[in-house]
Amino acid sequence: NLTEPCVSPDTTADADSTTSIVAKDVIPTDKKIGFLGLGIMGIPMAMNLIKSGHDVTVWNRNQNKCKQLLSAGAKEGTSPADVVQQCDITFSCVSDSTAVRDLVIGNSGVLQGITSGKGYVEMSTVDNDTIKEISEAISMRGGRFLEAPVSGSKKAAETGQLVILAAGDRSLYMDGYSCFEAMGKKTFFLGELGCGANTKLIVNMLTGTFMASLAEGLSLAEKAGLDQYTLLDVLNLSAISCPLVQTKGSAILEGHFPANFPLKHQQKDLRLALQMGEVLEQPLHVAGAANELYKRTKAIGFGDRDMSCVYRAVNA
Ligand code: NA7
Repeated sequence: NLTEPCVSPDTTADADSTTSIVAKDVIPTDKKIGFLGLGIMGIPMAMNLIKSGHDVTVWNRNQNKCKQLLSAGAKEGTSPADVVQQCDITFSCVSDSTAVRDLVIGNSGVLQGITSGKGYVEMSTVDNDTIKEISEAISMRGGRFLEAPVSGSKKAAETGQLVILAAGDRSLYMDGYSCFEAMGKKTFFLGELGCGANTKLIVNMLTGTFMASLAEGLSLAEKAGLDQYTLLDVLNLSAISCPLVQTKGSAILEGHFPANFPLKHQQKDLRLALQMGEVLEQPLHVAGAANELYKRTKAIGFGDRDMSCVYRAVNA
């Protein structure tokens, strides 16, 4: 069994659902923990590490975003290298593969702080090649590497209900386990490096295509003169009822699109999943069509808004 038990109760609710917050009984590791990248996901993830008693040092490119965490008890590093030097295990959660590489191999980057036995955990959603490249660079310096992308967006990050998809160095997975407990409701250890990234891309490919499909259904209902709220009620009682239909469906009908999961990141994940399909010669017709819709939505200015804004392109 490659999965490990998590002390928090399991729930089927996803990122944006109204999950009840259950206090977790996490016993924090005494290792020093670093966290790089304080965006929509990184801030609440690092906050949950602090709240559960971990000794945390943070860094973000835009320093202003550190304030909230410093007030909560975090220390501040002066660069990614400085954080890695100060810490035993450093987590990173940044936007894309360019950011991941900048952080690791850039000036005052992670590599400059890695020494034998240090751990680096990449939680950003990127492609398999990027993961292998930074893993090799870190291993060459004697460091240990784990990928651990997450399923779930802002709400799940805030409530410590992420699903964590770890793969790579198992000793590092074990050493950092209390951190995963603090951030997630369930952590999977998926084995070989790349399995985490690939699993995450498939999950987000399905999320993206389903979201686009929901947007089309709601638009079609409007054109047909149907009541969209009634359609949503029907969907919520049907076999496809799920947190995504509940939360994103309501957001669409209320015209309220807070960026829980920025649309530009959803499009990035569809693009990466399509690249994966290309390499593996797996046709991905539906995902390909959905990707075009997200590209269009980004082009009309909704990249930084929530993924549910795909409705704007469908309903234009
Ligand atoms: P956000 O809210 O867009 O935050 C992105 C973070 O990445 C933020 O801390 C950025 O720093 C950082 N970033 C972006 N580019 C760079 C470079 N070049 N160097 C250093 N840091 C950088 O994303 P989310 O939190 O929603 O998502 C993070 C990941 O989880 C992503 O892979 C999703 O797909 C899943 P800034 O604040 O702009 O200085």
